[in-house]
Amino acid sequence: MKVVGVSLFVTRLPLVHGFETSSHRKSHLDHIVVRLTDESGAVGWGEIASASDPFYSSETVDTALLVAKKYIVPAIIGHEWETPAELATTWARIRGHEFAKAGFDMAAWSLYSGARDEPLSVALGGTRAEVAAGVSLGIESSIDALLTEVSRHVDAGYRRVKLKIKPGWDIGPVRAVRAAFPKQDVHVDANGIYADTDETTALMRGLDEFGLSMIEQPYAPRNFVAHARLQATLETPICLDEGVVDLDDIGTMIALGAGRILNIKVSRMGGLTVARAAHDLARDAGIPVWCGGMHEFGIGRAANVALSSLPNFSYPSDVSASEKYYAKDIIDPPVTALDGMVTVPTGPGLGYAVLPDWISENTISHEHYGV
Ligand code: OSB
Ligand code: MG
Repeated sequence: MKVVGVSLFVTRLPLVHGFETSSHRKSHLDHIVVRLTDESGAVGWGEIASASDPFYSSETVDTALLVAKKYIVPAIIGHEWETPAELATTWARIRGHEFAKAGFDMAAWSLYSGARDEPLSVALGGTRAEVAAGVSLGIESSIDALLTEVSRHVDAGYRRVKLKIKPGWDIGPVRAVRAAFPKQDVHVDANGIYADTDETTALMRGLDEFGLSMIEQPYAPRNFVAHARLQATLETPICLDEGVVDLDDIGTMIALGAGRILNIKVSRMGGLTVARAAHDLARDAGIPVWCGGMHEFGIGRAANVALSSLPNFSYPSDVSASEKYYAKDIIDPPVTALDGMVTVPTGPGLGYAVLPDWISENTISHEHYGV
């Protein structure tokens, strides 16, 4: 296979409900849609789901675009490859910039599985016909507003509810949600905001009584030691997200006991090729995984669904229905969750039709390279 043309569309979609984490609030998202064309005219789609601001990771839409056009596009155009892993060797010497790489890796997998006439999930080695969906709920203006959101999503059948927490919005909302939904699978995500202090240790130990399925990334991404120290005093498993950006980080997490569960994000880890390797590594070490999200549009969401069909994705993934975030997605049909389960598509490639006209209508800037 040979990529002869690359299009990059910076596309903006409004969120149906504003989303606030421990670092900031968003009302719309700009993601970069990647379209690769091979010499036969076949098309592969990917999505660079980087945030606009460097508050989750150091990448932004602007840095991803820069790295894509200056380094990745010139490396892949005209390069012969048979598997996505082979194409990924062309950008392996670029340090970091996982979100940018992920968009191209996803598009390569979309082309590859399409050419083999098999679903992306099957090409990846997936074994599930449907995957369990969890939902991620942002910080709200009041506990009542949060309870309304939780109740809506519990009623919709979501298998797990994740609550964003930050200092001052932690024990209170968790206690209220637990009281109202005693049996619901609930977990919390701090996005690395807590300081490594005795006060935080006491607070996290206080969370033990609520039977949460995990506490996601309480401390800063690179602080494996603090996570290991905390995990040793907690019953609740710690799950790492931002802290794990490559396979070596998984080795560090395991060696130090810095967590018992891993959130694998296609974007954060540089694509489906690395995400699948992360799945295998975690499986061999007995670490259960789930697939995290970056509020992906339909293309990235389809990749997340396919990845979640691998056997060691044993906790519900952040693969909520498109409608949780977008009034109209860029794929058809949109991703739907029936009773908290998303059906893994059985058609070739991504398994959803991409809507080029809707992408164009919502595109802020477009660049094309090659033929
Ligand atoms: O930490 O998992 C996170 C969204 C943007 C950035 C970071 C995170 C999230 C989410 C939403 O929690 C997950 C989703 O896409 O549904
Ligand atoms: Mg997270």
